[in-house]
Amino acid sequence: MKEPIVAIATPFGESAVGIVRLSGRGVLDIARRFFRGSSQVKPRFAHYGEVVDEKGEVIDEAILIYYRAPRSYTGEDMVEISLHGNPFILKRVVELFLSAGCRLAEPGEFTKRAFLNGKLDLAQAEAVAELISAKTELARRVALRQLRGELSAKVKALREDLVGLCAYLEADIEFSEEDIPTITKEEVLERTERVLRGIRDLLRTARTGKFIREGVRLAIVGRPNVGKSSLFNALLREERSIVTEVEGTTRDYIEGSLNLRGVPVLLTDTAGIRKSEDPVEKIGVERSRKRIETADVVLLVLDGSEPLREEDLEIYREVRDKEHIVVVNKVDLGVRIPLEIFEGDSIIKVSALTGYGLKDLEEEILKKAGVLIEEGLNIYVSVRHEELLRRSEKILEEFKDRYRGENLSPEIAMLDVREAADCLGEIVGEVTAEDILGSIFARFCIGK
Ligand SMILES: Nc1nc2c(ncn2[C@@H]2O[C@H](COP(=O)(O)OP(=O)(O)OP(=O)(O)O)[C@@H](O)[C@H]2O)c(=O)[nH]1
Ligand SMILES: [Mg+2]
Repeated sequence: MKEPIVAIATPFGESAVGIVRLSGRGVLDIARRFFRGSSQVKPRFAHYGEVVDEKGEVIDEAILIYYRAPRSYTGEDMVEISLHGNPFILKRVVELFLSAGCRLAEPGEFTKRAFLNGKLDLAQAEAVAELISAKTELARRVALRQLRGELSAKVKALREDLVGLCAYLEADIEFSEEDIPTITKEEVLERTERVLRGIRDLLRTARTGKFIREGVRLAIVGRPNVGKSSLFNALLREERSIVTEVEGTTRDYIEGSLNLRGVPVLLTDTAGIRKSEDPVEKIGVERSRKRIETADVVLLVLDGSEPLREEDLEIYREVRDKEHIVVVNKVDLGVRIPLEIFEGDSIIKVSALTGYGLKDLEEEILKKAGVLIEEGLNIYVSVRHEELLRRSEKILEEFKDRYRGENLSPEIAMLDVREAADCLGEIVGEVTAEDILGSIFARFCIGK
């Protein structure tokens, strides 16, 4: 067990209850020096008592729960003390434990210890943070599934397949003289392809996985007065951005967030783009352009009730190469713009005033972003996982080509497969050559 650490586990501020958490060597003894209550502390039972300082003065009434290693979150001895949720009380209690030999925990240290002690693998440990910060129901569900090990199980199974393949290749090297089951070239390719399919299945979820965790960045752009702010408000269902008939109403960008079928969407209303001599407006226009660059999807808003202007087309040229939707607004006043110009683009007719077309627009936003939501699909990989999966995919693809074409020695083949397996191992945080060895023994019963 490691050195004892302590931290406040609840948010800063006044609340009904606040919790101080300890983990590591000797934490029960440390806690009991300042806890007056029942003489016996039974693991996993709630004990009522009071926390007292060095001089015996009562600081607060409290409930103490002791978790004996390894049956705790971190896998170490742990103590959780629930107090009244006053930051002064909690701070005071933490200071007592610091004076008694605890160290203040680093961010995420409890979970890090849980990982190091084998309570959680790396993907699960990541899910803890994601579960806490989940902004939508879907994000919560995805994080929980990952915490429960569903992603890990898939990744581990794929990794096992590769490790098994390695074992065969290794056996080819070490025991090529002996009578041991070996594997044909076709089988090696077959198995590799199977793993590749599994990797690609996971990669399919990467884009959505990133959006679920970070949100889709959506920029609403267009020339002045086409109704960008009106649309922004309509999508948010809130009068957030100022709307007037004056051109150039919005000077700076304004942000808001939306939940579209469980995917957070970060909307930005921007200043109408036009040539301006006004120094303030010029900066606003510059910022609008920056927002176009960083957006995942751009909504180009047009005033459908007026003929198209050169300014509209100029902005269109700026957004054309990005994922974009042409939003023809003010259709309650009739449509006067020629839509043929935007052939091949997604065109959605809306009225920010009446709400017409907003549902279609929302669906189109998800479609343009490339969001994949399927019934029963609950595993969505993160950016870190994606990187490792892509690396693994690339190695295996190259390996397949080389293995099929050239006469690769099993030594070289094994290096490739092992490297690909290691990438997968990094996802769950278990990468050791020891595994491969273990797998050989398990399969071939060497030394029997
Ligand atoms: N009839 C009708 N009027 C609309 C609609 N959407 C916006 N308007 C009106 O158009 C005018 C401009 O709307 P805004 O939302 O301020 O336009 P904007 O694009 O944000 O303008 P700037 O901030 O100046 O760039 C306002 O008078 C709105 O009431 C719509 O769908 N139908
Ligand atoms: Mg505006």
